[in-house]
Amino acid sequence: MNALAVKAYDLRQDVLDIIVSGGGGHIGGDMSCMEIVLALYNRMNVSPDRADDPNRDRFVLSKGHCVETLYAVLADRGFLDINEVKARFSKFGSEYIGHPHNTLPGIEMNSGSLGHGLSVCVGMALAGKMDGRDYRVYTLMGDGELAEGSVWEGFMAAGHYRLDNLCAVIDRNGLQISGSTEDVMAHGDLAARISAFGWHVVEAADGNDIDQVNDAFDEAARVRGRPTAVIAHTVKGKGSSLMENKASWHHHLPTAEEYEIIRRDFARRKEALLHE
Ligand SMILES: Cc1ncc(C[n+]2csc(CCOP(=O)(O)OP(=O)(O)O)c2C)c(N)n1
Ligand SMILES: [Mg+2]
Repeated sequence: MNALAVKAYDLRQDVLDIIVSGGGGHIGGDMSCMEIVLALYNRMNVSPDRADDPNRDRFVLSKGHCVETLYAVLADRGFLDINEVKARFSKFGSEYIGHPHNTLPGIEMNSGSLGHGLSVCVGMALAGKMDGRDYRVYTLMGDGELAEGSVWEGFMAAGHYRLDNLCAVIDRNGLQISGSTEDVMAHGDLAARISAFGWHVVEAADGNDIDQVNDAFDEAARVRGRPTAVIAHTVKGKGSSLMENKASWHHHLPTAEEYEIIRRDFARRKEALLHE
């Protein structure tokens, strides 16, 4: 697990390079969900040679604006070529666009319009049950995304159908595009709200700790008769104090000077993990 924790910092650097090369991206949310996406792709039953296998596990990045993290992880798992992504991200005519696109290997669903991933995953999970397949379905949502009413229809339907093959992860970084989620659309007791829809809820107190995130997924896999939500308490902009917990870094493009500070912060954090 320490190797994955270290790798998260190498991939953060990839994300930074992708964004700077493409001239934009959603760096804050990319950083908060890195350990979640990395942990998932290191446990899901899916690989580039069987990306269309009907029995594969499915992942939908419902907070599609954080596609840069998905690209970095998909490249690390052999689905994409990281140099291609870095060279072509957001360039005119490129397939590496700023939101997930299902013509690329490993990407299940076009996303970016928030609020749709969970409902599509309910369909995938229900189809798995109906077809007698034992794959698992995961989606990752932002906490700001939960302001979309369609998300709560998804929670309701998944509870109704007792979809224990479905796991919804919430990147609970406390911020959305314009400020605190509690100011814009408060969640109150989020765990209680989701539980009320018939879900099992697990909280990862540090959603940027790869062990805690994996423990939450282990628990989700053991639950029978109910879907599981993992509320991962993360830090938006995780990895550099320049960005951490700052709403203004939602999609700020780092200047050359900021790039250097962030690059050095990532290298320092990686070094610290190597000596743990
Ligand atoms: C339906 C819809 N409305 C608005 C947007 C614009 N938008 C992009 S990111 C974002 C904020 C999302 O916040 P959150 O879900 O908390 O994501 P994170 O903090 O993980 O980046 C918004 C409003 C969108 N992509 N889709
Ligand atoms: Mg958020």
